[in-house]
Amino acid sequence: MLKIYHTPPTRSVRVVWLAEEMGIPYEVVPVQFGGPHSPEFKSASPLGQLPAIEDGDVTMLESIAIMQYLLAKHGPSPLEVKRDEPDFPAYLQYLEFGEAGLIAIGNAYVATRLRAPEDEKKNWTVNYVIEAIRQRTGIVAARLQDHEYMAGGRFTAADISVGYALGIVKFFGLSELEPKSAAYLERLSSRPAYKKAAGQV
Ligand SMILES: N[C@@H](CCC(=O)N[C@@H](CS)C(=O)NCC(=O)O)C(=O)O
Repeated sequence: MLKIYHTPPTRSVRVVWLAEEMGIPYEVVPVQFGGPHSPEFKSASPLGQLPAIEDGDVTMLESIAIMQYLLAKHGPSPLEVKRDEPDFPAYLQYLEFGEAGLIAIGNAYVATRLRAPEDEKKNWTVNYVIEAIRQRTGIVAARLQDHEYMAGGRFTAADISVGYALGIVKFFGLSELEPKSAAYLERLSSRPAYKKAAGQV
């Protein structure tokens, strides 16, 4: 069975959320954030980062790639926008943007906040990251002015990608969410699959 190394609120939430939405059977292996880590987890995720999966002989890391793998393996699914749909390019863009554009840069903020010595917690880089994330949430806000979801006129994996990132922005108080983004996040986080993945039920 698909094994998901998962500890909320890390990015493994995206993978469990997708598995729940698609009805894919899986087993959760909890991981202590920051270690110590089991040899099995270290072999699936040499950097010690969440998420990682094991699926038969396959091991993978990177939350977006894992979502694409599960969609390809267990699809077709309405959670994907297909290449013959007009919003296919937008789907790809926001699927990747949720991680690469929006929240990857946030790791520097989280590491500084959790691990830096007291007198280095408010340095130039932290301010740079906060400003970068503020600008990037603006891209999502602009999309939401005339779209209910990121692509395809429906809830898709792109919303799992972006919605998870917005949740982290809110969790750490990284940027004020404008009303449509706040309502979008509310809409996504009221889904039973999200609640399960986030450990809320
Ligand atoms: N781009 C990766 C990022 C993975 C990542 O940074 N995971 C964080 C938790 S959300 C982590 O495990 N950090 C611990 C560390 O870097 O030591 C993904 O999307 O899966």
